[in-house]
Amino acid sequence: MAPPADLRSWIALLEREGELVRVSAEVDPHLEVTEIVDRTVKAGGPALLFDNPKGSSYPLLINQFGTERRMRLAFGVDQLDDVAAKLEDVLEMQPPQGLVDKVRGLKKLKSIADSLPQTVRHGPAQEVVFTGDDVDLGALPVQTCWPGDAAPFITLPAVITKDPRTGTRNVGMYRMQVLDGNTTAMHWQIHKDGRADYLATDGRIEVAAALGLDPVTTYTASAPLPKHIDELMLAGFLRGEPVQLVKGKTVDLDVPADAEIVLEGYIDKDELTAEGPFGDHTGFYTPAEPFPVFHVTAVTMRADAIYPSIVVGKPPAEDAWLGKATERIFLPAVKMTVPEIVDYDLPVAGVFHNCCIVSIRKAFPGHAKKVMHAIWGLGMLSLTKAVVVVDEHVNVHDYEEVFFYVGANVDPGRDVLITEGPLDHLDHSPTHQFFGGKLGIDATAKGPDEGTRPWPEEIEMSDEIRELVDRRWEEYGIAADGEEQNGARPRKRAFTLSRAKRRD
Ligand SMILES: Cc1cc2nc3c(=O)[nH]c(=O)nc-3n(C[C@H](O)[C@H](O)[C@H](O)COP(=O)(O)O)c2cc1C
Ligand SMILES: [Mn+2]
Repeated sequence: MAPPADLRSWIALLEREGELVRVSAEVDPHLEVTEIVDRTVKAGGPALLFDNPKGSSYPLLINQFGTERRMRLAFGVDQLDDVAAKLEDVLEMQPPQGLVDKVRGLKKLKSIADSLPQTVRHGPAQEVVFTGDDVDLGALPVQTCWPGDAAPFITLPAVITKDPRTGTRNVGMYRMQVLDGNTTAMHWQIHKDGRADYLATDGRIEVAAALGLDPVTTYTASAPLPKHIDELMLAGFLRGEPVQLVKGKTVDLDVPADAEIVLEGYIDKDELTAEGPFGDHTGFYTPAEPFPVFHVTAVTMRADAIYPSIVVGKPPAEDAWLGKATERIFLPAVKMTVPEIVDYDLPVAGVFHNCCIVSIRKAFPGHAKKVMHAIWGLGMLSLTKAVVVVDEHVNVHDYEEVFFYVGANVDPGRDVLITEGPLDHLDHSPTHQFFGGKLGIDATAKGPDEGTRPWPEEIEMSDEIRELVDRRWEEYGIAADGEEQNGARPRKRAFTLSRAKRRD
């Protein structure tokens, strides 16, 4: 099952799978949509297509990513780790041994070559073109998400720029506050590639924001790739089909040919505006801060365009699953740099930058602290505030199990590291924005080589007795519910990926 080719085939797939509800009642993009979606997301409910948003003739799609199942459908996989496996396969390419290996290697190379975007002459994204005075952002059903928001915000764009020095493309998801009919703010945070492109320009930088893409390409706009890697290449690789691009109408940028809507325009380096407040994914309002102004020179769209949106707020919100996808997909890349890492988990309640739980194959004294520093030095993970390190046998997705080892194995005087470093742009807790304290907790087992008393053995029943009780379970006449048959240990319930349940 290949990932859907564009937003329409994605909507059709969601409908076939019983994962989408059309809402025909008139609903207000001002706050009302948020309350409906927040309840739906938190209940694990369907994607919603609002056919009749108040004040707009364009339908609004939301909650397309709101469950793990929909993420799996988006990527066309049985579990998100399968996406990671595909990447790992390429990352770990070795010189081929023998013919079979060579053929396999060539296939992999071809899959990389096929991931480069393709330029085409025409695309549905440009069926309708508005330029100059005909540009009217007010026609779109842009949501005002939370009562304290400064204005409506475009929340699910793929923002395209080129590095003025190298010409390399970047695609990032950055919210855009609507200022008037043809300008928005551009929320390029300090650590992001889009901002680096903007800072590298002398005067003006061209920008295109694509709205309503196939779900994999939308996801890749949120993926923390190194700056020199084009997100559209990752999209092509993960889709198994190149992303098709057409030339912009008013900018020298290629834009996704299959987009529902594209906003083209430019940003002048010195023009800033007050952006925010905005009810953010941290669960708090981000106060107003200066950000660049995006002038829209053209709006191109499909004749019957659908406007995509997302609401962030107190977790879990829809973006939880975009973050979980990144956690899974980037594990092989993390392991390339720090091979002793077995697995990691970024708890949704930690809004991804507040906490990272990591399990390691511990090999020497101080190893856990080495891994903490590695995390604090690794791409966007460097912004992590607290790192918890556990041994390889601990399931990092099972927070109760992790808590057990944090309680049992940690002497705070010896195993807690407090240091400092860069923090997320949106973190309101540090005294100075962008920079502050870091917490590392070493919850691995220690031993005399780390200066402790001999470490005690953990309690485990013998395999022999477990098997005996498995065999005899029925005989005891103790009722078991459907999930917990044959005396298997009860499955723990936490916010975890389904793969986490495979243990035992
Ligand atoms: C729904 C959603 C909204 C986001 N909004 C912003 C934003 O307003 N500003 C920002 O800098 N990053 C935002 N992000 C995170 C970036 O998309 C992410 O860091 C991405 O890697 C940026 O691309 P870049 O690394 O090419 O800059 C958002 C992510 C999601 C999922
Ligand atoms: Mn990037």
